[in-house]
Amino acid sequence: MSGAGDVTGVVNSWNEWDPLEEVIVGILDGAASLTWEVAFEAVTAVEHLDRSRTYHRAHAGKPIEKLYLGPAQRELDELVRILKGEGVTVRRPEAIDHARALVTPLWSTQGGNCQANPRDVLIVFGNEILEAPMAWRSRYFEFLAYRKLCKQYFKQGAKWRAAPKPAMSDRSYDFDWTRGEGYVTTEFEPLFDAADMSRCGRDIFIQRSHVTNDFGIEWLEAHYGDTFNFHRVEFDDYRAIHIDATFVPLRPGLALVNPDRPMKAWPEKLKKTGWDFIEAPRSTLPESHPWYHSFRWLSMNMLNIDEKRIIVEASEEPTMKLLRDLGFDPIPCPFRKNYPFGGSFHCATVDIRRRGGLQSYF
Ligand code: ABU
Repeated sequence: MSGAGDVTGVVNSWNEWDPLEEVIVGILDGAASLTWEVAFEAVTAVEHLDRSRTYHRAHAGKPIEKLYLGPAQRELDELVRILKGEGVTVRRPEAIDHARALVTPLWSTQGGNCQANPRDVLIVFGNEILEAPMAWRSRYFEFLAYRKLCKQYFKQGAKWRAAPKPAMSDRSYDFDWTRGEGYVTTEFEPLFDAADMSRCGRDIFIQRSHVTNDFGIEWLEAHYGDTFNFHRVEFDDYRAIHIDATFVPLRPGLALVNPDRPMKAWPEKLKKTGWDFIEAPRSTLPESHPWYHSFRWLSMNMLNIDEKRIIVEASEEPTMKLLRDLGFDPIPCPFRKNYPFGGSFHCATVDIRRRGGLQSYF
């Protein structure tokens, strides 16, 4: 892995805020309705459990209807237009038809998911791309859509590694898990989604969640611990999945935190820091909105183009006002029609190259 002085490679990213030069943006082609599985149930808002279970049991593995794809696609096109206009090179994964059953020797599902959220699958540590093992059976093969790009980056000098592919047998899940007490994933094998990490140079904050277990964190420490300090964090969030709508570093010395998801125990490093941890404003998504309980905090799921420019959902005026007050230049982009695919701008992208090197910020 390259160090502080080597910042010229085709793949180079150490934090969430250095000037963005190249990014992968997800696609909606090939998306299918998720199969109802216990790891999906664990992150479903309790208010939506019955409706969601019924819907997914009826639609699992079916292609997402064009009716929903069209408006979401227009938003995604606008995101790409904005990124290119800001001088960022945009790369796209290959489409996979997710409307096909997945079958392995140990389990099967009625279909896959989608390619909308590269952030969950890939993470860049300096000049290395790492494929996460993931933790949902329906997401097992998502990595395939990025292989063409990974091979190209590798041929151009990047490092490329895949974490051990999990078996995802029944031993990886606690089918008797109690909502609000612990996690649905066991410690049988390493599991993590890449989006459970926030990168701040030498310090990486990693959430224990329903998709990231302690064995996964141990695997990351064993392979990257010489370069990075991994700080395991937990939040008061019974649906914990992915850190990027919960603890969001925006620039050196400043992170947004989620007022509904307090950190359970602050790592020593964070206690002693001079950083500001500012509570994110509540979303403008009305409480009566059918998605409110699932998606309201995607308002925090933003993408930095650099330490000033940041892409924000166009309806989130309170968030934009706070950012302006803090000295940022928010760039509004409509994106709510993409929320049913599971994420907003941070999820929908993965930064491949940011101009800058490895530093300590704490
Ligand atoms: N990566 C999506 C996270 C969504 C949420 O925590 O609400």
